[in-house]
Amino acid sequence: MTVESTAARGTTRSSGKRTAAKTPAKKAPAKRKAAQPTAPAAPAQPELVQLLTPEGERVEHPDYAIDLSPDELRGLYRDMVLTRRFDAEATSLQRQGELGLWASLLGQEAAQIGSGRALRDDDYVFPTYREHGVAWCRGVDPANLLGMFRGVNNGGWDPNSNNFHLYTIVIGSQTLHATGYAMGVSKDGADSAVVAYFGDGASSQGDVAEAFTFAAVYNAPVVFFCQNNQWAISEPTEKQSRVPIYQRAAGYGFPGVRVDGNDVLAVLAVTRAALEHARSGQGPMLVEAFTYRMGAHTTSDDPTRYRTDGERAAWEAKDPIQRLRAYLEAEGLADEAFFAGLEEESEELGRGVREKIRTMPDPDTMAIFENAYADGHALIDEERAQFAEYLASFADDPADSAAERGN
Ligand SMILES: Cc1ncc(C[n+]2csc(CCOP(=O)(O)OP(=O)(O)O)c2C)c(N)n1
Ligand SMILES: [Mg+2]
Repeated sequence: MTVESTAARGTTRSSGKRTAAKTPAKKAPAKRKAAQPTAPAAPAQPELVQLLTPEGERVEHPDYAIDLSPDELRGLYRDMVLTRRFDAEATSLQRQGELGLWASLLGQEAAQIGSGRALRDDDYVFPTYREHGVAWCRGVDPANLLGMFRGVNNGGWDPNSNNFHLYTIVIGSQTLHATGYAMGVSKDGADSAVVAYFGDGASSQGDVAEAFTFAAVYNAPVVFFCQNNQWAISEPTEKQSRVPIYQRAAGYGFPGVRVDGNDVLAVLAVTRAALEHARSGQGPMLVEAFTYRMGAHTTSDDPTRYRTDGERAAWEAKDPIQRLRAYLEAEGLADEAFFAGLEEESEELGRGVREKIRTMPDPDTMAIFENAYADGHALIDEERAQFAEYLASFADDPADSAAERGN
């Protein structure tokens, strides 16, 4: 959605001086243009960095170049296909009652694989709850992503094993964690960088504004990577900002750039540049990946209630996987055997995840009381005892069992 369209569709209000008694009940009140400030007219796609068109044609950008080998290009394609397959499996598992909830990344594969593959091992990532593609790039076992959604653990992986922090549901809060971590990185004198993922909706959070301020004044080596997927549940991006999100960076004193989030090559090139900017001591940078959430917000959501089929169809034509496939085929960089092999690998991945999730052990019910305090706490002790007593109340009572058997 453009800023222009937002301004044009500004909410209307009834005119100021209304005298209710004199106005015929059925007459609609006169309407006037909204009193909201009108955003400056902006082109539909201001400064969108693109290296691969939706039709799969390679184009150049003056500031962002990329030169990848056929192997690397096929690798990006493979990453996106496998991530999409894993995501589809997780959605099915939720529908079959194996998960309590799932937040699909469908449509955002290029934004996540492009940025994830730009990272170095020693960089550190702070994700939201939707970064399954980035987790894949960091080497987190996909099945481990499902534990929290199945309700059998509170995270599922050791953040320090892959420099990939736990999923964060509290919108925007991870941008502060990332900024603090990045400030630590520069105090240590390390040349690694930190990436904070967040959404268009999160950009309205106070936490994000604070993170931007601290990162700017402390020159922290952090890349703020905003996946603008056009929606924050049922709220459109136009309700989050009067200017394109990437332009907000200017007010904090660091650069911002908008990249075609469905173009894996452009995302890779832009994120590499942003990471280099951070590593070389130039401070934070904001990347806005302009993309689309093709599925529901989560499996609890029904997007047909707030958006049109036409909108979805328009974005389907910009599918990140199809466009890279079109390029690979047109340039003769991948043959049928490659695509068929990948299809098999995808099915194998799906099967493996399904098997693992079904055999994932349930946690010890009392474990919830562990790790709250390092040295114990009277209140926790009390609650633990109460809960143990409650659980014990389910133990078979010999008298009840006899009654149920009817003897
Ligand atoms: C602090 C806080 N407020 C509200 C919510 C409820 N909530 C969960 S997801 C979401 C929308 C987030 O939208 P966006 O940042 O665009 O990310 P997306 O889900 O589109 O990836 C909201 C409001 C929350 N989890 N945390
Ligand atoms: Mg969003």
